[in-house]
Parts: sequence; C-alpha cells; structure tokens
Amino acid sequence: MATGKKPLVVVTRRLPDAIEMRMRELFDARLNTDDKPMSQAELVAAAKTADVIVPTVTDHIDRAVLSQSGERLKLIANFGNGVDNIDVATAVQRGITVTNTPGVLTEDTADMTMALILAVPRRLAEGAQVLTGSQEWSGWSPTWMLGHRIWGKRLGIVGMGRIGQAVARRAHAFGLKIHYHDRRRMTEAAEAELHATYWESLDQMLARMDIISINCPHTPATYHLLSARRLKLIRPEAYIVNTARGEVIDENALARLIEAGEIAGAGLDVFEHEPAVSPKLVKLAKAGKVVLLPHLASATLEGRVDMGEKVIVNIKTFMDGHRPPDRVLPSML
Ligand code: 8YV
Repeated sequence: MATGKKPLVVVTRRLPDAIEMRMRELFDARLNTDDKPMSQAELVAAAKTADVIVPTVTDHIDRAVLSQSGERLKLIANFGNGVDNIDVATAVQRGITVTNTPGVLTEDTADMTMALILAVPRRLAEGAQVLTGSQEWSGWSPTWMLGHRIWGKRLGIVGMGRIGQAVARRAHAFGLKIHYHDRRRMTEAAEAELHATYWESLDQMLARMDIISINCPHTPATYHLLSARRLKLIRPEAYIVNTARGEVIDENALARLIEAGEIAGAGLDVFEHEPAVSPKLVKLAKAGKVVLLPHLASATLEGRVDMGEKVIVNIKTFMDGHRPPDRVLPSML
C-alpha cells in the first residue's frame, strides 16, 4: 500500500452505523449496505483488490479464495471470535495476517448459554407457546408441564476458555456443580475460584453429567468431538447446550438419540450447516425436546459495536506497522 493512501478495506456484511461511519473516516471502506452475503466469486474479487478484508462467520475464506488473492491483500480482520471460516494456515503461508475479536463477546455468549441451560429443562419455549398458541390455556395444575430442577445438578463444560469460565461463574450462582474438560488443565487457584472439577477424560465426564455445555472453538481437532460414539455415553436424563459451533457435535447422531429418548434434550444456538437447520431438529423443537436459536449468542448491539471497535484497532495497528493485538496464528488453533 502506498504511504499516505487510505487502505482499501472490504467489509462483507453490514455493521453497526457507528462502526461503519468510523471505518469510512479511517479507510477507503467498501461497505455492504444491503447486507446480502457475498458469493465465493465476490469474495475472490475482494481478495484480488483489497488491502484488508473484514469477513464474518458467513464468509468462507478458504484455500480457493486465498489462492487467488492479490499482492495487496495483507490482512484479514475477522469480525468474530471463531476463525473456522478462514483457512488461517494458507493465509499465513501467503503472508496474510489474520486477526479476530476475542473477549468482547464473552459475557453475552455466556448469558445466552445460561439461558439455554435454563430453557430446556424448565420448558421455557414450550411454556411461552401455550399462551400464544391457538388453544386457550386451561389453567394451572400441580402435575402439568413439569420440567427438571437445575439446582444441584452437574454441569460439564467442554472447553474452559474465556466463555467456558464465564458460564461456570453464572452456573455456580444457580447452584450447579461445575465440571470441565479442556486440553489444558487450569491452575489450582483458577479451579478453586470457579469451583470447577477437571476431567482429563472427556468420555468419563460426559457419562456422568446432567447438563453438558459446548464452549470450545471449532478446529480440525474438535470437529465432531461429540461423535456418535461419545454421544452414546451421555445419560438419558442429560441435556446438551451448544453456543460454540455446530460442527463440534455430530448433529445427526444427536437428533437420533434425542428422538430415541437416549438423551433428554438440547439447546442449540449453532448448527452444522448454517443457515440450514436439520428438519429432524425442527421436528424435535416442535415436540418440545429441543430449543433452537438462530446463532444469537453474541447478538447484542453493545457486543457488535465492541467487535467493530476491535476490528478497527486491529486494522489501524497493522497499517501503522505494528503487530495487531488480536493476531491469530495456526499454532493457536
Ligand atoms: C458472531 C461467533 O456472531 O464470534 C463468533 O465466533 O460465533 C458469533 O457469535 C459471528 O462469528 C460473527 O462473525
């Protein structure tokens, strides 16, 4: 990029007004005002001409796109925490820096995880529908619409990073007993602070939990981490909540096991083939066995503005010749 010239920044989706306004001031920003997802051909065209691309989870910046990138493309500043939409290894090989937006969506995502942990056993979605459905509510009864108690149950958190820890804090306040599996064990002090019990074996943890929450990123190592075999280890009374990535669970196997009564239910905010949602899951939702949300866990205005600010800081720092604060390296995945 020629000195003094503003970098050409292609932003693939519409962002909050305040962020777009600031981007217009700082960069030669090409914004997507109608918010239509870009096709692979449009992404290739962007990769050929831009200095920076700002993609989101809906854009697949894969090897095919990156192999056609122009000489100018030096930064992919992802608007999002997860980077499974980007082939980071190929980007780095081609001298392209990748950044993300960690930290700013932790609390919002943990809130929504907690909401799903409550919603499924307590039949929140089903109950809400009673009052808006075609039939009139027949009134309260002692044995009607009973769910299951949260307090005192065992919660198994798969992936004890920032979000997993924020879930643990909330869940402890609700009286849940915190268990976790992660490839790295936390320090004793961190475990004590979170009242968390470590399980080295994911299999053993899964077999003993009442509620399981998926909070790890989707990487090649976590694809179908909850495989059909592992899902079969889960107790028939247990629930699964996923606010991470659909690909971490074998979704077909999960739907099958819930349908067969071998897992009690699930709260899912993410899906294997977004935006497509398996008809089996939709059927289970209609039967009150699962609660489905359309990838809403981090969807707060405050969160989106914070994410945008992070993207801007990453681009500015990089363009000023410094290491951007949220660089992602293949070794981190
Ligand atoms: C974002 C997310 O909405 O940041 C993430 O990893 O999953 C989301 O909550 C999305 O990724 C934005 O690109």
